[in-house]
Amino acid sequence: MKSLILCLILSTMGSIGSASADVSNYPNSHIKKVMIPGADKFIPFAMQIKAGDTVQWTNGDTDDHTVVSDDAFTSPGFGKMNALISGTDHNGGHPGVLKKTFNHPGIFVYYCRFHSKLDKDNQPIAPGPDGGIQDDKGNFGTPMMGVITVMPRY
Ligand SMILES: [Cu+2]
Repeated sequence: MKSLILCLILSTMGSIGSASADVSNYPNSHIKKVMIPGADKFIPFAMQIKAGDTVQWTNGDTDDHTVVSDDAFTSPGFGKMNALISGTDHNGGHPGVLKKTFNHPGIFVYYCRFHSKLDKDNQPIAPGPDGGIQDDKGNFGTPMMGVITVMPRY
C-alpha cells in the first residue's frame, strides 16, 4: 500500500503547482512544527503534511543547526536548501526559527550539515567508527536528519 501511494505521488509530481519559498497556494493550509531540543536531533524525525502546508523549525538548543537538502535526495521542485537556524547563544537568548512552504506533493529529505556527514557521492558515513554522531557513552547513532512527506491536499 505504501509503495502504491508513493507511485501515485511520483506520477503526479511536476504537474501540480510549483515550489515556493514561504507562500502557500492553498487557503486551508497549516503550519507544522519541528522542534530541535537541546540535542542534535529533529523532532519528529518523520512528518507527513499536505500540499500547501508550511513547516516551521524551531531551534531550542544553545548551538546553531542547519536544514540542508540536496537535489539528490529530494523530489523535483522542492529545490536545494542550506539554511542556518541560530541557537539561543547566537540569537539573543531566543530560539531561531525557519519556515518553508511545500506547495506540491513529494518527499523532502534533509539533514544538519554540522551534525551529519556525507561522502563525495552523497552517501551517509554513519553509523560506524569513522563517522556519525557519538554519544557520551561512545555509542554511534543516527545523523541529525529528517524527512517530510508532502501528500496531495485534494
Ligand atoms: Cu545540527
